[in-house]
Amino acid sequence: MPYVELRHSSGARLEVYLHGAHVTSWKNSGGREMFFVSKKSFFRPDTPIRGGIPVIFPQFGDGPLPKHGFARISEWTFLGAESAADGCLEAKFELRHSQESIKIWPHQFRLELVFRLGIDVLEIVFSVHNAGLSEFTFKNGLHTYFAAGDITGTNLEGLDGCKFIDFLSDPRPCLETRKNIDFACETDRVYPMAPDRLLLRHGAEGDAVIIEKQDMRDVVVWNPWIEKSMRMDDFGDDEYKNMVCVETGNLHENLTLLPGKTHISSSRFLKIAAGRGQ
Ligand code: TA6
Repeated sequence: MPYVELRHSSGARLEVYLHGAHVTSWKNSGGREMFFVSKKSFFRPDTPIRGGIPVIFPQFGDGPLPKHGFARISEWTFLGAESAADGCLEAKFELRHSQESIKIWPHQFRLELVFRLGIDVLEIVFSVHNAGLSEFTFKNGLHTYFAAGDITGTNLEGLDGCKFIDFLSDPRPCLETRKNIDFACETDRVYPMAPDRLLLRHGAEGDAVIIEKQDMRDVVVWNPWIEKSMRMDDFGDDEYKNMVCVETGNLHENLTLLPGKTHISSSRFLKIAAGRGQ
């Protein structure tokens, strides 16, 4: 399957498959792989790649469309790459409505993803354009699989005081009271209207990633843990130990887009040195 590789002068690397405009690798300037991709992932037209950054549109979760929408199993068009004034390398991909998409989702649209690769930073700008004559509603987001050396040493900071809905139990909103969310069991929950800056830390002295978002209201946190891992045929039974999904997007409630309008949102991941994530 064709993919694009961006090579930044700092040594940073990004790999994006045209299938789903799916990022499968982000290496920082020191060569560290920041994302997780399952060793058992399929790479085939009708299936999303398991790991990296699955692109969510126009549906999140289950519903009338393929789970998490059709964007991640569609063939995107690479529009080119260039150096930006701030020293980042930019690669642009688009997906437009088609006869196939119209059959299952009767709206004309144009999606654009711009990946901006810097020394220790990756920014993704997600544009949704309504190319039709009537409004439509959608959800969109980035289902990012961050690499974790050992999930038991990983924690996520910044959601304390937020409401969340636990997809695994009672749908009524709960209050997150933990300053640092750690992982010791299956975790699958949405934090609507979450703060725009989180810190994902791997171990007390481990590396950390600052996760920022703009006009992406919500955060979903997911780790399948062992039972669900064993039920996934494109995921190793013990791979839950090496990943955590911190998903950013408009995932909880639909957005409405008027004809001719464009919604732009973004996420930015900044790797910071070990120990600075205090
Ligand atoms: O984002 C969390 C979630 O909805 C989980 O419930 C789990 O199903 C995960 O997405 C992966 O979904 P996928 O369709 O990629 O297997």
